[in-house]
Amino acid sequence: MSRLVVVSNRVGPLNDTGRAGGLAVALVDVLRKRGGLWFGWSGAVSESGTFGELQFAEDDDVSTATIDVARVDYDEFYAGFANKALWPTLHYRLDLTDFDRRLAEGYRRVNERFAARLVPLLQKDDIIWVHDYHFFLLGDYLRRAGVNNPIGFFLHIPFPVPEILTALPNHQAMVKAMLAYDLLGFQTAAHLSAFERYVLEEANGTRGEDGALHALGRKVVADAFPIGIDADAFAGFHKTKEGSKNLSLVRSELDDRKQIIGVDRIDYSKGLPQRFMAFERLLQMYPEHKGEVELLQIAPPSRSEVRAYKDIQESLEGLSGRINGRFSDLDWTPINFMSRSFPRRSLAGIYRASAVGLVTPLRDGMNLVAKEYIAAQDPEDPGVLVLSRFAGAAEEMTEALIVNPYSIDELAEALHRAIRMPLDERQHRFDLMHKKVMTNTAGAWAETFLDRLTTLNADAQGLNPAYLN
Ligand code: GDG
Repeated sequence: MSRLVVVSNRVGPLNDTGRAGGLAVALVDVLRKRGGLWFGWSGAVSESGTFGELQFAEDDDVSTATIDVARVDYDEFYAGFANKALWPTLHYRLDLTDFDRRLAEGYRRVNERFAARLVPLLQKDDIIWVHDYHFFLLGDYLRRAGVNNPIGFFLHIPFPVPEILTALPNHQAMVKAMLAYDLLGFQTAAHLSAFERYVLEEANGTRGEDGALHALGRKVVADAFPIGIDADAFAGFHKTKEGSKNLSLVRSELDDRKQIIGVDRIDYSKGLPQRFMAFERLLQMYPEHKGEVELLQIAPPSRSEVRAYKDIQESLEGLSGRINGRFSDLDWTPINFMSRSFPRRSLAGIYRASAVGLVTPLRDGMNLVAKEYIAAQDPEDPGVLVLSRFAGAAEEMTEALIVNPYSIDELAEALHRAIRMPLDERQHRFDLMHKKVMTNTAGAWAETFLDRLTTLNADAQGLNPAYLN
């Protein structure tokens, strides 16, 4: 089997420290199975930046190779174009974009540098898998350097409809670079279809008989590969020391009350203010829930160097303070807003102790929390998932209470329904979702993607040759 080379912005720890995100854990799993190399940013900013020494680490058959970035790269590439232009555009928030050309140039430069540093590490039979919006251009730079290996790309966040994407000043160059990959993976059929529409309508492309897309002198195979979680681990975490400790702690704190749980990085795409307002509306519309229900929102800070992220943090502090001021009693505080993180095992215990999982992003590629919440439930007495129609997960998790996260009234009503839902209905919905979560795991997702890339390679039908144009 050929060696797998994974490229992603952050390179996760090779051992499950409990702190790693779901994606890092999934990638380590597949790397361990096949052996391979994981290449990306070290997380450090240094003077030598992308020109500095590579840092290597090894554990069994898996090695990591990371490089630093310079301050200017961090500002223009990471905090700049990736998180001030691409992230908001791809999440339909054109109002929050900064399309400064200096940032776009920084993004191009860092993609080119990462490709240049990766090339000497590559072997002839490697299969390369690049991840996410930080590296739309990287495959193109690999091709220009003469790399003929199969290269796949997976986009973890939404791909927007052409009417939105075309607001990005360099959209055509970006899509042309994406066509240098052999296989493009999207989270959902909807994101795939938005990409196909761009290629066919905006770039005047065609679809070949083999299903591949042809445009701008290139060819690519694109498909939906919905990501999953390490479901077995999540289902068992409540039995671990940390998991069971948190489960009993939360249960005893709650007493007879019911808990609604939200777990999200602080991000404007996650719909957090609307969620807080919906909980307030619930207490107004159905006063019987006062003293009976509480909302626990776990929200680790992220990207706080970007203004829009500071703003959302402040607005959440303001909102939770106001709602608590308005409704709290001596023995009950309605919203518990924690801007901190917990180890994965603890999270699983908290999910299991919660009667409702509230996942209401305004846009989300998939949303792993929705799946983790289901995997962590007790099948004898499962909680209810309330899920935004704009999360990629809604395409699969159709038995959740699907909501429009912009409608505060609809959200409040869904919460009321979830809290009052009888056991048999809860179990019925849970059983159907649970099957999907346990089957479409992170491991299965990675295997499916890599099998497809390998088959394309064997047929040599989908592959782009190295080119110089
Ligand atoms: C991107 C896409 C797509 C959260 N708080 C803590 C913690 N988390 C973990 C969760 C979950 C992960 O972080 C968050 O994943 P999401 O899928 O919800 O969202 P993004 O970070 O935006 O991820 C998304 C994903 O990529 C994968 O393709 O689903 O749509 O935006 O695993 O559990 N983990 C720990 N402590 C916390 O406090 N350890």
